[in-house]
Amino acid sequence: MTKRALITGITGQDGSYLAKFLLEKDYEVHGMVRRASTENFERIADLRDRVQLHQADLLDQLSLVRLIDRVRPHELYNLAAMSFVPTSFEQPLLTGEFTGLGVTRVLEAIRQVDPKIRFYQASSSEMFGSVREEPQTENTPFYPRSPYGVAKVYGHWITVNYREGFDIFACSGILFNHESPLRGKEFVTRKISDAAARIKLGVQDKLYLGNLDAQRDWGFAGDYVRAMWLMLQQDKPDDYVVATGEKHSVRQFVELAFQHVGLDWKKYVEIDPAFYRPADVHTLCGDASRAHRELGWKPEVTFPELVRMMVDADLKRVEKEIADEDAATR
Ligand code: NDP
Ligand code: GDR
Repeated sequence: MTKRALITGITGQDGSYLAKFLLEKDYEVHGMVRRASTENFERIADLRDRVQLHQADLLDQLSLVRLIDRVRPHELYNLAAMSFVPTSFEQPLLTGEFTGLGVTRVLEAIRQVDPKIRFYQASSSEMFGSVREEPQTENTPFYPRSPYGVAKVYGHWITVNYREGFDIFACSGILFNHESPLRGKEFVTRKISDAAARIKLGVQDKLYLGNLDAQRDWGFAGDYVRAMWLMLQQDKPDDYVVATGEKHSVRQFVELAFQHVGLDWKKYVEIDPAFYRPADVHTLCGDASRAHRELGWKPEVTFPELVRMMVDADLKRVEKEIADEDAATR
């Protein structure tokens, strides 16, 4: 039997990695996209003829019901969210609608159409915020430090609640930061890898950053989507921390990235207080023992490999951009 999966947020970093992963497992892959005046499908460009896209929106309950009824997925991965922490301070209500209540809307649609659909919720280490213990496990209390983190706590608990209350196979994956060459350019890792490449190739002078002391447990997105899928293949639904168990500072990421292109980062990086947050999360480090034990999951890409992978991809892309521009002006 061919399995059908529906991914909300298929145009995002994780959506594109997950779609590719599921296609390799012979799934029929459907994606939910929201309408925009210009299409925003770059990350799934090479998968376009193998995935089926449908318009719907996390803000529109009936559009979700109709979509799920039309696709009748066996597995639904809810990756769509307003995912950028600084924007959540500027647009807290919209963040609450997308990132928090949006989860309930998807769960309600499942409950109405077919409660047998297996559900994955993209929860986040941001829920730990001002951490109560280190490393963080599934049992560590939450203390979110942004409207985004608060909305994700709501999404996490409503997922647990629908599992316990309505017997839905609902899992919450508490994923720590995961990155890739497809990461949005406003997130710190990609901002750094892109800048290192541009500065190396002479098309940028400086890199302005905020809190260099922030520490994160950074992994590779390709490894993390495998954990999402594994959660939905178990006999019983549960919640899992997905992390590498290692933390590094933003400064260390910068050092490695610039070292990789043979430059001294101190000559190029400047602090701009505009990138400080009203309340930041200073340190995060996860303990993924449960995922390791029960899912057989462990990360494959190391921190230095991740940094090099991202910088190399940006070097290649920026080189091509420069060559294309030269060709156009010739
Ligand atoms: P991205 O920001 O790259 O992608 C977010 C996706 O959500 C995009 O496809 C976006 O569509 C879609 N989306 C946003 N709002 C709506 C809406 N109202 N209706 C329909 N679709 C919408 O995020 P990532 O891929 O990095 O993350 C995936 C999920 O995992 C998110 O929920 C994020 O919060 C969570 N997460 C991410 C972690 C990480 O380190 N990457 C760690 C822990 C959790 P569009 O292209 O139209 O904007
Ligand atoms: P985060 O990721 O907030 O952890 O959320 P981000 O890369 O934005 O920030 C990580 C840390 O870097 C510090 N920082 C900067 N951040 C940005 N974006 N830009 C800068 O110039 C800069 N300088 C320093 C930040 O202060 C922060 O401490 C990501 C998102 O993917 C969420 O959706 C997800 O839930 C969490 O990871 C886990």
